[in-house]
Amino acid sequence: MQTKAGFVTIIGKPNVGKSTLTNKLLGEELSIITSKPQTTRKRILGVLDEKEYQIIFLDTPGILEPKYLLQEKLLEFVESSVKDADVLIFMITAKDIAKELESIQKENIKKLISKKSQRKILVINKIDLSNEETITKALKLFENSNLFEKVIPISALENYNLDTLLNSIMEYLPIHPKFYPDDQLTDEPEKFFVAEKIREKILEIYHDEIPYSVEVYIEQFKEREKGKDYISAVIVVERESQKPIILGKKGSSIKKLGNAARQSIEDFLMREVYLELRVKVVENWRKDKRALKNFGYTY
Ligand SMILES: Nc1nc2c(ncn2[C@@H]2O[C@H](COP(=O)(O)OP(=O)(O)O)[C@@H](O)[C@H]2O)c(=O)[nH]1
Ligand SMILES: [Mg+2]
Repeated sequence: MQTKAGFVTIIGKPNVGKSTLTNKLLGEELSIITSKPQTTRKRILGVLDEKEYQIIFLDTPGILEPKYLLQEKLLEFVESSVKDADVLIFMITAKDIAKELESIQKENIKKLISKKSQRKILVINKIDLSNEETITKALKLFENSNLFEKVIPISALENYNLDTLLNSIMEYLPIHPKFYPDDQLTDEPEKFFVAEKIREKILEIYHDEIPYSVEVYIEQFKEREKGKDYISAVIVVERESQKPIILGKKGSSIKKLGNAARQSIEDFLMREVYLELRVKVVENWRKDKRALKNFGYTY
């Protein structure tokens, strides 16, 4: 049977809803989502497999001007994911639409969306927060800009117009054999997503600079025949002074984190786990080339 298959990369500024869309289209909570910007730190690959087609979605970190080494690495994830794409989705929201158009025409973004062989769709998300008039204006503005083949307004959160988007993607998808086996949802091991779930809860529980100063990695992941899986995770902070903040008064914060994270991990893995958390300082890891490499922020 002839199938269609290809890569669809979703890019855009932080917080526009890229990960929400990815998860909705996949029907899985693969990418972590929070109301804070810079939640996604790597490229998340998700496979939507149907009988006649296979779409590989690449969810990416938000585009911003890098201020430190980690952010430079994040931008590299965006750039390489764009290179891989057959279809590129650029996502914005309907808020301040003229400014959006202006910023898309800036050199760094223009370069990202300049590949000729790629079909490009502008997705205007969060239209549940917008009105008819604003949306119509946005559609006109971008249709006239000739930067994109299609402009599609959606609400990822409310599942609005996602079928239209999916149909357009299908239309642009090349005829190609499937890239992944039927039952494969992603290319990262369970371990990666377990660490992501912990990071998601850290983003929810802690404030200010803490969520951005934290990295999580899994030290041990033991599947046991009898009893729960054993997972021990390390929470890396940048400075000694951040350690007591993570722990909280008499360990209350890390306890809260442990409970929330365990629940979320169990939902994801669909089995019970025993979760142990440890805090460790790696001085200034966000600016440290070697540390970043150890945490997987390079190719
Ligand atoms: N109202 C509304 N909120 C949304 C929509 N899509 C995403 N969000 C919210 O926007 C925030 C950022 O979403 P996320 O997917 O993490 O954005 P990303 O940084 O682009 O990946 C979260 O609080 C989402 O719940 C939408 O269609 N409507
Ligand atoms: Mg995201």
